[in-house]
Amino acid sequence: MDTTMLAERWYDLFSRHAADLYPGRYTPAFCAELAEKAIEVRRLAAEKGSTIVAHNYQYPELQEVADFVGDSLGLAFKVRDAKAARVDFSSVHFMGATAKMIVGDAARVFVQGDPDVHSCSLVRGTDHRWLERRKQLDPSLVLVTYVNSDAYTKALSDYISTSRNTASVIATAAREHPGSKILVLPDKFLGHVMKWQAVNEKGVDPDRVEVYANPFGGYNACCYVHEKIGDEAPERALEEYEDAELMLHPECGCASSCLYKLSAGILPKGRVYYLSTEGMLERARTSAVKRFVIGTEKGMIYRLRKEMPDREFHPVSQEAVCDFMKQNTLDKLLASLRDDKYEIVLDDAADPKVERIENGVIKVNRAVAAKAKVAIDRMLAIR
Ligand code: CIZ
Repeated sequence: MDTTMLAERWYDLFSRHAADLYPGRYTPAFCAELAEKAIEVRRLAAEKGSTIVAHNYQYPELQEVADFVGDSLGLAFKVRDAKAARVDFSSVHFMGATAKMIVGDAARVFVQGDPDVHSCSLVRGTDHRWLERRKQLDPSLVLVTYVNSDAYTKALSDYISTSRNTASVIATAAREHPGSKILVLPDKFLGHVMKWQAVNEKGVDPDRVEVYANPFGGYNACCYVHEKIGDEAPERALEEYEDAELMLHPECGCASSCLYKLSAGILPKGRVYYLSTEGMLERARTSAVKRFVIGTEKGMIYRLRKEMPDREFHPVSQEAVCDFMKQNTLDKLLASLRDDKYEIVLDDAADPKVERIENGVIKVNRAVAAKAKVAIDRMLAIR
């Protein structure tokens, strides 16, 4: 496809599916600029043998230019199975680092910038010292850690999990470690939803599951975007769209109150679902309902609308935008491919606790990555 055709196609697609999400962004002139850069991105990707992957929360142009779009678990599987010489990530840093831990030295993995900038409030909200202390006090404690975590936290963990599989991972951990307590971290909202599911749907003893909360008065981690989707959001959405289903991400701030309202019959059963981003796609494809209100980062709405143009998808909040995810741009992807920056490398001498950028290279401690991989592999074996 030439630049003009691609620019017209993108202008049409983005006007239909993303105009309300990013008001004023997708003008014909901007789409022409994006198309030109995208063609160069694809040329360089072919030249360098790169597979480009983008998370569901990325801008539409980054989703369009990618070979694969998905959630962190789906992208991890794609990277493992693609056997590409190189992978370029449009996502937050921890997703690229997780992929690097999976592929090791078999593939070069590139992200678009500094781990501290392409970060995540969950990563920043996890307290290494507190976790180490808990492990010291109770060496049999089993850590089930959400993928939104840094390499060192993953290395301290027994299992990694994602929003798609945390309840199953808790159930597996309970079965494989009889008598041990299971600590679910770091997201307090997701932790409570997943504990509820593990207990009520998988028969796990509630007394064995603890959700991460720092009793020393430290910060209780959560996603700053989902946290803002508060207690009043479900009722508001269901009132505004009377025939819609509400799909909420388990990281949402309304998670616990919503569980109570559902069990008390205050919210109607069969209209409210807790789902990961891939779970949302699956539910929308199979539901008899044609209209959905979506409680997650707005990037997801573009993918839903594009894949199911016969259905309606509305964001629960136009404010649901992750500044960390939105650090990624086509310009940065192009620069990364052109100048071979910023590569994630495994390094014996790197600081075990902090993933740092030095001279355009992001160093992850090799021994830490190897320990983290054990926990990641336990999760991958569960699916
Ligand atoms: O697992 C992921 O990719 C995240 C962060 C959310 C989701 O539900 O896909």
